[in-house]
Amino acid sequence: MSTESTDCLFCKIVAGEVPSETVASNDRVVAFKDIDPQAPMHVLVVPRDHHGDIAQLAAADPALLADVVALADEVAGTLADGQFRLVFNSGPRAGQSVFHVHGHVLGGTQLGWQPA
Ligand code: IU
Repeated sequence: MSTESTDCLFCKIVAGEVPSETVASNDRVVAFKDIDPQAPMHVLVVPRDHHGDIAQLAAADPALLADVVALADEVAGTLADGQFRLVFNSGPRAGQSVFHVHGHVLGGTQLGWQPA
């Protein structure tokens, strides 16, 4: 699906109906600070159009997925060391809790690696 979903939190953030701290945006993608940051930089990068997860986005609009990655890279470019992690949780068993595709941009410290 590539339209706004009325029940979707991130669609509401994109529409400005729920407040967020936007750090970058363009006509296709928005980046805003995660409400519960897990690193000094923890930004979520979301397409304005509603797609449930990265697999659905990749199938429906691969150019938009590239736009999401490009804005994530732009946001990460503000880090002093330029080092970051870009994570897409896909499905509940992977930790996805909001079903509007989003990349987590994490950085600004030494990151651990403990997915399970
Ligand atoms: P997840 O990959 O679907 O688990 O990531 C969802 C993220 O959305 C998670 O890091 C939350 O802290 C974040 N978030 C938010 O930034 N604002 C909100 O109102 C809610 C969740 I609910």
